[in-house]
Amino acid sequence: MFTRAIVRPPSSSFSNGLTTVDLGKTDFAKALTQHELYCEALQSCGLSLTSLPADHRYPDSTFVEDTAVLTQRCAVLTRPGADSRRREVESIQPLLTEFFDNVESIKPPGRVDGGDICEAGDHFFIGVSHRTNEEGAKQLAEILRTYAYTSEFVDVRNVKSILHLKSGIAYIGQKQMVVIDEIVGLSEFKGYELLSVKRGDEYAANCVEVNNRVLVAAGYPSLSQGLKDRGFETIELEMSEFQKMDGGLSCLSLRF
Ligand code: CIR
Repeated sequence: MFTRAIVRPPSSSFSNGLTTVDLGKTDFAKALTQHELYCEALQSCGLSLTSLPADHRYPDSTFVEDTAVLTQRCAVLTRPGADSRRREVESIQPLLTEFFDNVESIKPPGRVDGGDICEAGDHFFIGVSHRTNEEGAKQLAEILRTYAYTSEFVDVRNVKSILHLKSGIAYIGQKQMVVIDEIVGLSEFKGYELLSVKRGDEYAANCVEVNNRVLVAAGYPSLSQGLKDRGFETIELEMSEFQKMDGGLSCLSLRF
């Protein structure tokens, strides 16, 4: 069970963030409303929120997930892959020391974005992407090993439709995973019950299971129905403004 989450609202510089998609300019007021509804959804799943103040120096800083990897036994401060995001970790570090006894960190030349790390019980899938490099992935695997977690790498550098590993997969508990069609056949996911996301709906794969409910992006009825058929209650959230900046549901919080 998760009990807490860290969030940070988008700042007025949000539209200057990094993006690889061409979905138009962001509407700041709408982004704030979508973020508020996201926070309410987490609270309705039983989480108490710690909300950091918006930080206009870092346009992508609302995507707090990339700054840390949180587990039951330790927290790991990352070293984000994009230079413009590197210093976002500075305001996350004090919170981690407040909430965790064990705080580790990724060291240069390692680079890790939290969006590449998918926790599946005591096992972690570590995406090697254009943000998380092999050195960062190795450091994280070693840290996790010392806390008795297993891990394996999933190379997504050639998977064009996703920025991070978790843009294309989500662990929803009980050995079940949501996976985009393009990588559903990877041997790494053998042994899991897979709910495949059809081509064209890739954005929906970044859903978030919180205490047996699943937050899903609005507008993808086929995935929502698949989750309901598996016994999950779903909460559908409008994500248009974050999607314009390559962000999904998981990116907007650190849950623990
Ligand atoms: C970036 O490119 O870093 C942000 N615009 C989006 C980050 C999304 N984060 C995530 O998938 N974990």
